[in-house]
Amino acid sequence: MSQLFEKILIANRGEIALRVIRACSEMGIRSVAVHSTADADAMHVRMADESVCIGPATSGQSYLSKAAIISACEITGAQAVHPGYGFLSENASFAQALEDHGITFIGPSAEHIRIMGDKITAKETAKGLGIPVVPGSDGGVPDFETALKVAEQIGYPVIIKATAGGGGRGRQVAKSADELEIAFRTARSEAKAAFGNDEVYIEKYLQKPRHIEVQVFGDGKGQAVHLGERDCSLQRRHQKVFEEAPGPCITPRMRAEIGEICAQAVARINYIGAGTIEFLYEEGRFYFIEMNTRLQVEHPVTETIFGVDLVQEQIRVAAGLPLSFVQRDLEINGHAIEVRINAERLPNFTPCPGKVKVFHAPGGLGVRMDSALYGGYSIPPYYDSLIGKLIVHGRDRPEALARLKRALGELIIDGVETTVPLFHALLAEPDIQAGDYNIHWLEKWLEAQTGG
Ligand code: MV4
Repeated sequence: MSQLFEKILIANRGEIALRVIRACSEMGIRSVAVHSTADADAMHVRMADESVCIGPATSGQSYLSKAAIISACEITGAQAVHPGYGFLSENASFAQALEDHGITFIGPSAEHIRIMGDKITAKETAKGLGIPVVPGSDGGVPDFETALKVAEQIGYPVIIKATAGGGGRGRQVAKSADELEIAFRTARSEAKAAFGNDEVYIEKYLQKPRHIEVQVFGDGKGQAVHLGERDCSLQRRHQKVFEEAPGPCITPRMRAEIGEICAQAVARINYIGAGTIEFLYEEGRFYFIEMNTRLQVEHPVTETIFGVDLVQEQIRVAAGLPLSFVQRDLEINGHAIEVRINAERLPNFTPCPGKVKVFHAPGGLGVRMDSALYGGYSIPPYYDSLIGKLIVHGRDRPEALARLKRALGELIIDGVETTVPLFHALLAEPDIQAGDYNIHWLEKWLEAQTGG
């Protein structure tokens, strides 16, 4: 097929549903919102051309219900589904089920989702495609004796990770052989409890890396490009809070080098759509950790510096059209920063749903606010606490920082507590102003603020 879709169903809610509806609207495609009973008054329902209630408030019975979403496609005649991020966006059997019903999944193939969803297969695949990986075991480590052998080979400190991993569970660091046995057994039992799978693998532990991720895009026909990197090192409990592009420590030469490796890798597997290859970056070297086969929350910083609409490109390639650009068309313009605004009470980041009395989004040159809030809206307690993303653009990093401070000052959200005060405080920090931070910076800083 090389004609665009007439109608797309968006299997998501909140700001990302609006993001996809906007792309559809500009492309002349009708949009269908789906919603739970708790979201009947949500902005995505208002903004879409049509909407379907797919179930009760609980995500498992609505936004995660494959049957309900496929039924909604059949009722409305939607030819394709955009999954957004989270929910069913990296669910291989959902992508397969849509295909079986003759509906296009706007994303990679079920097979690519499956390969990258398993940490060991993902790492083996990456390595085989020439992507640099962290030194470690070849696949799963069956017993402590093998663990000891691998650790002696790669040297301490080592990290033991769950194959089925995610979040903080099933991950243990051992600084010496003495610590390895306890670390190995703990990682195994945590993995078993958290994921029902006790398989673990071992890697060299990188002590002060940055989290750098490369945006890639494939057309599914052997063509692919990269759109540089994002530095997402500022995280709390594996939740990103502040992201920027380009990475403050990445030179044009390093970007071209790792970017070309990533683009070639995804071209070779005929990858289709948006993907993110995540690396730990330390002392000038990149080490693959995982690949995300979805559009990410922080995609707007990349869109901003490259001037492209990644969601429109996802839709184009899903319809069998080529990307609207080739690698040499892609040039970086300035610097972009995103902050994630959550309905949470500081200092503990306690979710704080409730009624928004007043909402005023900042504006002006170089300011983008992606949010589904409106004055009078009640944030339901059932979903995640992200209520908006503020993205700023400057000709350089200092200008982006100044614009972020100005825009945060204009933003008004009355009625619920938010993470906005955190960003005012971060902007006053010399390390943040200098771009001098790593994956541990934020947690250490937060500890120092609250006195532990
Ligand atoms: C690591 C690491 C250090 N060395 N792997 C944490 C989540 C997972 N997706 C990867 N993680 C890490 N893997 C090696 N070999 C440190 C982390 C890590 C981390 C990575 C990215 C962003 C924030 C982090 C916070 C703590 C630990």
